[in-house]
Amino acid sequence: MADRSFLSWPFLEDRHRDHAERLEAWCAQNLPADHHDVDAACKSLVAKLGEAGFLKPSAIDPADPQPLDVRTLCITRETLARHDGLADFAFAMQGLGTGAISLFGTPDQQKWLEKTRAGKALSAFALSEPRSGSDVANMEMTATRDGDEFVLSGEKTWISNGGIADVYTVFARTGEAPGAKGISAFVVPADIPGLRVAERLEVIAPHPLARLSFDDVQVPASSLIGKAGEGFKIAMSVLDVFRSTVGAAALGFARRALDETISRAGSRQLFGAPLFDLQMVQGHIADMALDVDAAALLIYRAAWTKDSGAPRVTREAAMAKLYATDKAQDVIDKAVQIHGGDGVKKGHIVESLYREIRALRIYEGASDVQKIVIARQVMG
Ligand code: COS
Repeated sequence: MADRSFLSWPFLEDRHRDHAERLEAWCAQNLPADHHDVDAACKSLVAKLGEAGFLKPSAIDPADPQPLDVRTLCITRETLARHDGLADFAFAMQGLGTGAISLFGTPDQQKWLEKTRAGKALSAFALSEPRSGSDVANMEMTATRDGDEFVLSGEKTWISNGGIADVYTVFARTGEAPGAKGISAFVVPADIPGLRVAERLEVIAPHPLARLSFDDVQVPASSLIGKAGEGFKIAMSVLDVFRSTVGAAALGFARRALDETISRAGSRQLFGAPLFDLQMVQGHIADMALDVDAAALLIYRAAWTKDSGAPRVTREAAMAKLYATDKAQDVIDKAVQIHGGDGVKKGHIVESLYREIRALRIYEGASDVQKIVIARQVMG
């Protein structure tokens, strides 16, 4: 059983502890999911999470708009990731995909949230492009105003939920100014003419992922999220909320790796005694536990700061994501080492954690980008 003493930290309230208990019980009953067909698994996970009410924190309630509660998002991702990486992914995309709509959408655009929060529609965040990943301000996709419409043209890639999403938040260059100040955000339904999946992308830990092509896609001007030219800031504001949650998912993976390691070290005999008797193994376990606790502190600090009303948590969220994802990689690597051959055996939980963690150090701002962000915030 994972260490859950963090739930009594002062960053959290009773409603967070209740949520964690209810979700833990649900996970024990429903996870891990069958990953044989990842598209089907994600759709089914979204439907089940929605039915159980666990997607509600992923977006604001249009009928009673309250700010997104980042601590609930983090607890949810941490808990789901500890049980099943795909369940975490399914939950996370419902939030990231609709984040701009939650934060800046019109009441009409927010009608999508009724569906995504109920698990009746899947969403996706379409920011990255073949020639613009870390350097968002360099994006090439265009949205050209034509009367009451915008015409979207270009490509997006590495789009999680690409191919199975019902709605995309799409960022494109509207040209008010060069660079970051000439980008806008749009709500685009997946079934719109001209939008197609150009390629499905396979990665080491399978998730629905695609390259999308926009061939003169005509969207009504009412699809614009926020103001024209503010798309870059909208994207960054969404990432300010969701970056801490990526750290939380990494924390869930790391906690699971630590749990598996403790159980392995207690049960596996080596040189006539349990593995745990070896001081070298104790040293690894101490490092793992320290990394897990330090990551948790940074994550819940960032989430609490945002929930307490800070307009920006750029520094805190970047630190939480950077530290938690990098350290989870170390923790999981040690878990693999302590598991020996089993640690690299296909289908073993530790082997799957080893594959799952890697992408978290890349998506929603690579570790290297987080360092740029932190340095700028600290120096600024
Ligand atoms: N919230 C609100 N506004 C923000 C912001 C934030 N978190 N971060 C930057 N901005 C604003 C800045 O204040 C600036 O506006 P002003 O000129 O009015 O002050 C504007 O946005 C441009 O910011 P900046 O000059 O920092 O832009 P850069 O192009 O240098 O940004 C980084 C560089 C690396 C920070 C940015 O491109 C980034 O985060 N990249 C990673 C993107 C990413 O996560 N990709 C993964 C996609 S999702 S899988």
